[in-house]
Amino acid sequence: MNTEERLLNHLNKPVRDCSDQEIYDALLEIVQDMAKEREYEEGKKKIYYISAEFLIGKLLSNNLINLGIYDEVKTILTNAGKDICIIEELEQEPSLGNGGLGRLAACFLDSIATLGYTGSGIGINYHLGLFKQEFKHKLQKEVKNPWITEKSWLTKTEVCYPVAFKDFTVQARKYEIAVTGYGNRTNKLNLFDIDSVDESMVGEGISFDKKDIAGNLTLFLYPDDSDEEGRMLRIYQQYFMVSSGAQMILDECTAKGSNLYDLSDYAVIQINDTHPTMVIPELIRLLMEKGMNMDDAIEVVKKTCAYTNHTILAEALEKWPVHYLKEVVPQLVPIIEVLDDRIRRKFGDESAAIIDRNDVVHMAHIDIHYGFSVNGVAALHTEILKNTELNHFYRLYPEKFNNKTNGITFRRWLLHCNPLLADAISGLIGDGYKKDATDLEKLGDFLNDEHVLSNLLEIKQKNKTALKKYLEQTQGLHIDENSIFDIQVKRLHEYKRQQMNVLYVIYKYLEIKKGKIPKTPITVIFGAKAAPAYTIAKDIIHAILCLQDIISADPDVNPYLNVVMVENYNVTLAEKLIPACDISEQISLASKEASGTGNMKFMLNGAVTLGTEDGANVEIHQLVGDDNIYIFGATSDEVIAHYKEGDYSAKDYYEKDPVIHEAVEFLTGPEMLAVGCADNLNRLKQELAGKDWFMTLLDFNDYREKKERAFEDYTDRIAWAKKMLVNISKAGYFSSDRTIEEYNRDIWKL
Ligand code: 26Q
Repeated sequence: MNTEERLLNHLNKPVRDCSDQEIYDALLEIVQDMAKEREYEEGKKKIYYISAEFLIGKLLSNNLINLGIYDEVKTILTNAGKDICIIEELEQEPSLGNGGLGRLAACFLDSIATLGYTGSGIGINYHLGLFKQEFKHKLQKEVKNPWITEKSWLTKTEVCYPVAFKDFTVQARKYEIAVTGYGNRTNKLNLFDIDSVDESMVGEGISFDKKDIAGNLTLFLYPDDSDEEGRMLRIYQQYFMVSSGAQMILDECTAKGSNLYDLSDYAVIQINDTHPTMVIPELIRLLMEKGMNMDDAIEVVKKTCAYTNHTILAEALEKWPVHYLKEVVPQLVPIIEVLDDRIRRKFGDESAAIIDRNDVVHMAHIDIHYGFSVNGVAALHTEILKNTELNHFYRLYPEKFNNKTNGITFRRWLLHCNPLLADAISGLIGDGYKKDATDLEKLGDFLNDEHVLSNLLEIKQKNKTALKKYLEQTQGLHIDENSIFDIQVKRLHEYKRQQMNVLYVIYKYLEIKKGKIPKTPITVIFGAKAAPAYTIAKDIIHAILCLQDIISADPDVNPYLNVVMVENYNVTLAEKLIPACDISEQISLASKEASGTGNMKFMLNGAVTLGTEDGANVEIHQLVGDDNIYIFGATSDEVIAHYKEGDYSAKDYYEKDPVIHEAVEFLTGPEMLAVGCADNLNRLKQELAGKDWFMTLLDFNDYREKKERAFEDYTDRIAWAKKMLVNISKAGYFSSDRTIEEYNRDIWKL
């Protein structure tokens, strides 16, 4: 049956007479059927990617592309007077992740299936996911974000596992989402849930009864661990995920013939940060329950589990007080105690211990001692882990440490989100790059081809106009498509330094007020959610929204400079923003951003990076060379030395540098106070002028200069187009296909 026949079969009437919803529902079913046809026999060994987050984004067009029927469907719909883009909009975006770590997991599933490997994701089916962001009175408000509709990509199964907590047991039920590889097999994302979850318990905003575990277990994805009960709930969720996941893994391996002593021939478990770390003691417990002795169980698990670290921020490393674990999962505590005891006996060293003197369990230490691999997510990050943060462990186990620089799936982040560019590339170098991204290097042959360069600029212009329309229609925001689009979209965190971009906007505003008019108008676009309890992050959002207001009302300035903050930044918005971007802001304090993956998406779509030597920016810089990136700021060595010496003083910069002083003062000046809230603005100013833990003021002047240079260079359109082309041609390295091949070569060995 061809696609048109399948569609008519499902619709029972001509496409022309169907509503968009009917067409969406039919396409969903067709995709599910086709995906099922590609569930081939499994190989002996399987990768289980276990993660508290899978930020998969909308699936319809991604699946149509991967199944190879996108163009056909589009033509059929167009011929019937329908618009595939409108139909795509009907899908709710599953918000099953916070940001980079969750999106990485989704890209990895795409690449694992595309490369033909057998692999499953294991996670949680959060009913309301991460909160939805709304702006009220220029402040972030969190509201619930229900995404599961009547017809969705979730398939309910009858596979259930008991998960026992201290005082009660729940039945975990497995749901599945098909993961279609590009022109290859279908794998599965397994999301566990319980039937008793009660969405009606959610009150104002995202508040709910935190004591009713059976009712709330899979209700929300937690954005932070701000309050005690919230933290307790996270342990419940984590254990729920790892216990059901571990039972599933043992079932599947036994069914394939494993005697469990040879588990590592059948399964490799990649632990995505410490959130699933309890899978290690849980597997040991389950193996012992099946009759294995503890020594053997530990050895089996050690050969099966591998750990990925995504952060060096001390506050993000998970540490759970033993009494929390005793409250939720007492059955794991004696196991963790034995694991700790063995380490203490072996190394006799407090700093390597699992349970510290204060009776707190260091989750990462379990992974490092009882897994066989520890990897960082970009070259610089792995070096910092080895030399600084985890140096101690690196000296114990040098052979376990390895780097796997992150990647992104080009199917979503080029073919789907930027079809104009994808088609233009195919016209120049053929379709090979869709399977082998290093083919993009061939674009280097066109660096002096004015026709190709102008076409690149035209495509960018079309994407900018499309974004302008989209933001008008969906958010009521107005932007000038003839301005430079300077974009910073990512979670709000002080280390990512949105506040530095804010200070630049203030500086530029004041310059324009003084009569210094930019050659090309500039639109600075922000998008970011802040964790609900992260006060300063929310203050930064407030400052951005105040500036947006002030400038949009000021006719002296707004022909040349505008600021907008998009509401509820998510995968869907990223897909519209990234293809339209000219300048990609990647301005974290060097050493703090483990990798970043937005930086890769922007580069692939022809944006030029303005960034620090941090995370994967370092590798981008090496690939594109000095002329095709704007690098500024202190190096990670310098930053680490400042922290060590404690010699950075924000106050000095604030007091001695007149440009910095003026910009920081503006935060609490009359213009801002006229539209904003004094408490929020004062707090932000105090933070910057007094503490500035992430050294914004240290890098500010260099940032300002490099940003000015980028704006200047932008005016030579052909020279700029060359920079764009170099960035696209060098982006192949950042395909998650490359990353997954490396995971497989060095860790999984499927
Ligand atoms: C921990 C404890 C309690 C509550 C929440 C959390 C929590 C939740 C999410 C801690 C961390 C996260 C997410 C981290 C994350 O997204 N890290 C990013 O991972 C990307 C993929 O490797 C990197 O590119 C980014 O640099 C890194 O910040």
